[in-house]
Amino acid sequence: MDPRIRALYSFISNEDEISESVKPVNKCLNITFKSCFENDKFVIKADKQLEIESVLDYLHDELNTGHWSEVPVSVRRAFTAASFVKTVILLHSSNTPEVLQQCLKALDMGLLLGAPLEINTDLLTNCATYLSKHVNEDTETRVTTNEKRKHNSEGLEKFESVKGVPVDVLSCPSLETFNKYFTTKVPLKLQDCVSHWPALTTWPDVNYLLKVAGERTVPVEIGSHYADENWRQKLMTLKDFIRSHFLGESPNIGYLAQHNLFDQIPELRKDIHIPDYCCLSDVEEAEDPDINAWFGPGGTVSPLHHDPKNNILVQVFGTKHLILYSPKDSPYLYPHDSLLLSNTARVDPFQHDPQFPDFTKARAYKSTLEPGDMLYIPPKWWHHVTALDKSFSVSFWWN
Ligand SMILES: O=C(O)CCC(=O)C(=O)O
Repeated sequence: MDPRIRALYSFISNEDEISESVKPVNKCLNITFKSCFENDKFVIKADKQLEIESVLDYLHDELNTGHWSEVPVSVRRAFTAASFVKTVILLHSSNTPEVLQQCLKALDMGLLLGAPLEINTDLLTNCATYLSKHVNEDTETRVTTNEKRKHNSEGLEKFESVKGVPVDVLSCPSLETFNKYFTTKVPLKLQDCVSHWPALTTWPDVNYLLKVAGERTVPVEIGSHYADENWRQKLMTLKDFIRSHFLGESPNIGYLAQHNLFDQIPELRKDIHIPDYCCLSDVEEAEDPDINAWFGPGGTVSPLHHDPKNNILVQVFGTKHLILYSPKDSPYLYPHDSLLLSNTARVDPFQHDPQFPDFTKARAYKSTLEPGDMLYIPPKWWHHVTALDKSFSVSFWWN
């Protein structure tokens, strides 16, 4: 047997690891995989494609049953393995640009919904990086964006109408100076700390993003903001997101928000660096920061909410307005009752609603982020974020 194929096969053959509920799936995967061999040669017959689709459909239903956090890791690993098998089967059918796109889609679905396998944890990531180069070379992706960035004057007026104190600003402070804000948990805007990031020069050209990752599937939030009842999430290629939402043809706001784009697409990870300030920690054994992308057109809104970790939000391009409140002011912000939205306020900092009379007691802190700025947001600090124009930010959450 071809040693590469044997290696692939070993990814899904560890029966001991598989929980009872997934055993039939694993068996099905094994049969699919084994039946692809004839005299030790890898042979794909047309029906294999159907077989693997039915395995993926079954697993997809399992993934969508109950709360995401309770989905067994074995189901997610089986989804990863099945996505890989589908890619192999597709590649054996042909290598036209359309098939390569289907392969990338299968790999991204595996990356977004699956879990890393125990051996060769980067299997799907590496396959996708490899195929992505070929797909993007073959596809016409150039888009012209001559548009000069326009600031949204209505947004500016709204922001200025909120009374508040400006967040302190320092230019590239020493670790020692930053530590004073870190230990007292006070927000701080930091300037001139990321001028060495390649992202600052490459990402504002949307053609760069299209070339590197245009065919990759990403999750996009559709709707005015995540607490809105019409809000939903959709998977689409980065190219479709850029064409229909970022470049403004779609009437619906689309926001590629809070997504770990950099584990999925390491080609973009090399354009950014973890800020040195993240080496300070509140715990003994700190883990690497969670890195998320926030990429969208002007007008995206993240409603007033708080997160459990320290955060450094870096602005790569575009301008964002932030309004912050201390955790001490939580009672004046009327958090939602439901568990799912308990970190989200019912007040809108731009509107004084008589339903929330104590909101006038809350003290707002304000900050504007321009390209190259970053904001330290301490854990549990409430923040409301509006993009004034096309914008890309990267957040680093850590303990
Ligand atoms: O930039 C945004 O829209 C929101 C960012 C945010 O909420 C965060 O980094 O925690």
